[in-house]
Amino acid sequence: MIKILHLSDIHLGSGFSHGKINPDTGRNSRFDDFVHTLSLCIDRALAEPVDLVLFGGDAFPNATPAPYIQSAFANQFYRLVKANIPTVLLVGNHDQHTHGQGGASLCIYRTLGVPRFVVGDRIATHRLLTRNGPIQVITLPWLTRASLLASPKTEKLSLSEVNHLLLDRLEAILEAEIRRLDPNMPTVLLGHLMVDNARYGAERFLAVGKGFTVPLSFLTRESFDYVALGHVHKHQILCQDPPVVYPGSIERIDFSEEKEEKGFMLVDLAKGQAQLEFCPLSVRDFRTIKVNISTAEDPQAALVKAIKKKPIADAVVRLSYQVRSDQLDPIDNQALHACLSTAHSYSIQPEVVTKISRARLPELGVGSGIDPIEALKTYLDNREDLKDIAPEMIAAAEELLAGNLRQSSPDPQPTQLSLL
Ligand SMILES: [Mn+2]
Repeated sequence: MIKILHLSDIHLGSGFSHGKINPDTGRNSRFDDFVHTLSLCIDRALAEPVDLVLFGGDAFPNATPAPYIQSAFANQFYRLVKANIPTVLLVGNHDQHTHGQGGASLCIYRTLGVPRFVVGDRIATHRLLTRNGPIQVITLPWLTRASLLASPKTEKLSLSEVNHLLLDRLEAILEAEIRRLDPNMPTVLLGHLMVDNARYGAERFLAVGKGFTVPLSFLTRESFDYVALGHVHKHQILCQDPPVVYPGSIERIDFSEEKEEKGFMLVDLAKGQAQLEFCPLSVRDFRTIKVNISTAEDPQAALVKAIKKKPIADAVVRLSYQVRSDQLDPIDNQALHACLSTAHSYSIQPEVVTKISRARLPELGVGSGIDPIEALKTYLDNREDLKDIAPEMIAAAEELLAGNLRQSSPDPQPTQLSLL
């Protein structure tokens, strides 16, 4: 079995707005967090030790990170060089430079000829010899239109037609790589891409048509024993046979990842078999405190109570509260800062709510005679919040009116609905 550590989306140098300056180093505390978490991944690779490390792309927030950021990244990966562990660094969308192939921030590792390091900045198959035998890795970096389509014949095509063309092209290129594979050697596809049924954040399916997505069927090929992905920050396993896996980002980049568990994959691989283990990383918590105090009698007390309910020590916290403008004065911001002081960092976002004056319905003006059921329907048409029970309300009103008619005078006056 070949033991692989698969990590992705390091984004070293991101999320500084959620940190603070470390007075000892002058560096952002989130930078230190990210470096520490990356070091935990490398620690594990060395402790096992693994036979191969696969990085799924997005090393930095962009292709030109500051030297101290590049150097921190290099320091961690150099530990793998020293331990003789082969490593594949895939190029993600954040790593690419507009200068085309070879311009990515990770290409320096190829230029320097770092022993046993492979940079995946194009579609290619790499045969690597590990301590536990040979393995072949197809690298599939983030694809741009320019990388797949040489001629500008796409000018008059719609976005979906272009995507179709890109997929046709990709399918042909992948097919060519697959045909050249050694059928007896364990095979990994390492790709930085968006699979069309990937979920992210709050379990939303990504909107189709929002850029280039690859159908899962492109990846679930018999020749692949493991499909190692990068790009989506939420860990997920899209298919079991063969395993198609996003390990997710190693740290929370922003609040959209508040509820996501972070980690990396350990994979034991042989031809036709893969054993997976997701290894969680203990990373800094993000905590949203959202509270509506616009109806509270004591807004300050309500706010303090909401803060105290959540564990905020050492977390990145955002307090977001809804408040009436006349309640703003009594709010003691100093006291709020004191309450939040155990957090690693925090932001306070008050949102002033104004009483929304209910729109007048012109069809229901005073004095205009209208059938009560019609009036009710018009009213309900304007109340989105009552949509679910609208048919029942109408049925009930009809029954009431019918009952009224039976019990009151045989020739009733039209009922006037008074609308507030
Ligand atoms: Mn990406």
